[in-house]
Amino acid sequence: HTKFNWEDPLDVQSLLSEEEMAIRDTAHEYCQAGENLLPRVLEGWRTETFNHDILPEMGKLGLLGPTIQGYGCAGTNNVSYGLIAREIERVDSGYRSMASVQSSLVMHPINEFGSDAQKEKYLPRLGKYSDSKGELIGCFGLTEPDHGSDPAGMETTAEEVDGGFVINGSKTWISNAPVADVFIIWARCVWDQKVRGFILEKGMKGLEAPPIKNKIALRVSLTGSVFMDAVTVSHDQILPKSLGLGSAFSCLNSARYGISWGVMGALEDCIARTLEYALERKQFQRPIASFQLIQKKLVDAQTEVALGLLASHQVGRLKDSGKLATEMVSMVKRNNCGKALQQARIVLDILGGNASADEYHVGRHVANLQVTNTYEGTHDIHALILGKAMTGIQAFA
Ligand code: TGC
Ligand code: FAD
Repeated sequence: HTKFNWEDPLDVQSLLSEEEMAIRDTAHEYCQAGENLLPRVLEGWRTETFNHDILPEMGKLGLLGPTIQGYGCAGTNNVSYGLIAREIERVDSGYRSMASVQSSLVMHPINEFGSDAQKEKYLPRLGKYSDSKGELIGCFGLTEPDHGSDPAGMETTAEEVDGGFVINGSKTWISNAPVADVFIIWARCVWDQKVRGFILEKGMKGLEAPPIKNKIALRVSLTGSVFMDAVTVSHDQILPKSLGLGSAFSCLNSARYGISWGVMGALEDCIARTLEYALERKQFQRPIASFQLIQKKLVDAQTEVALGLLASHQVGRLKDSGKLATEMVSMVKRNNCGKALQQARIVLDILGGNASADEYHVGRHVANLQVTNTYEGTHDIHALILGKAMTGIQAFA
């Protein structure tokens, strides 16, 4: 007779290797213990400040670009990448955003579409954060003020000139942009109308990245606009193997997959905190955990965690064995983000008036989860991706 463990109801742990568990435990320890991630979150949230120590700390532990082979990166599998995202987002979706942009949206495209020289130049400094060459923060610019769900309409252009390219346009809602050293910018090339990626660097003439202030979510992660007014780059700055919007989407596949694990970590934190509260808080002379309505909320939420983690685990294994269909990523991204937002919002009620107090953490997760349900393709856009796969009919336009 096996004892039921409510924290891992369907024994996802039994599906992990020793190495995967060790990576998860390293990430968990960094995120929860000592003076690291959790103790910083409230101050970061209240003051909307980016903590420059965090990415280097993650880099030293091998948590950035972890699936990349070589260049000082850890070379883990995709299941481990998901486990890392889950541990970081257990603390805050904004910290996971910082890390997933760096790993999936900056290091991945350089590794996948970059030249050998670009890989040598950027990957060690984006990933390892431990040598004397310094450290780099990256951002990924796809979304534009007038083109979010429909990036194919992008207006940013790249024009070939003597010695390189001139880039004009603007991007908005770009994570890490105000502090970025390296900008992966997607632009339509005027010579063949195809979208390609370009690597821009902080300080280039005509490049500005002002912050978008006063966000009501993801406040520990900086978000900005990117304005490009005739930014001139050399031929060395195009990602030579990128071609078409599919190259940008391939980065999203990796990030969306990580988010599907991450949001389950955020929901797990909401459940753990509200369960503890329900056991301690008494009304009508009884712990509120003794009321059926409270128990149902907790059980519904934990059920979604168990199912969501199993689904992401399966997608990770298929990704690791080269059997991934990208629609699988849409399914787990959509399901897990939607369920996390819905269930976190429901367990928040358990806190009563304290739901409004930031030191109870759950309200912060709920605010963050609205963004995770929106970025990297909204809940409804992923429904349409899956609807197209089921019916053969595209319903976007
Ligand atoms: P469509 O005609 O369907 O496709 C254009 C080309 O792309 C290929 N493709 C993919 N390739 C790899 N992976 C995928 N998931 C792919 N999806 C499509 C496709 O095969 C085609 O290739 P080719 O060679 O035939 O040209 O494209 P569409 O223009 O109709 O797009 C439809 C739609 C809605 C699916 C797409 O535009 C979409 O996904 N929209 C959502 C936009 C989005 O996700 N933006 C994310 C911005 S980045 C971000 O939010 C970062 S937040 C990070 C953080 O802080 O954590
Ligand atoms: P819109 O596309 O205008 O959508 C508005 C609404 O209309 C949504 O509900 C959508 O589902 C719906 N809708 C749109 N089209 C259809 C349709 N055909 N059928 C039915 N419904 C439809 N982008 C980046 O490139 N890089 C980043 O690092 C990044 N970080 C972000 C960080 C934050 C904090 C936020 C909030 C966003 C970030 N984004 C980033 C942008 C994000 O990807 C977009 O906000 C998202 O893709 C949605 O685009 P939009 O905001 O323009 O909404």
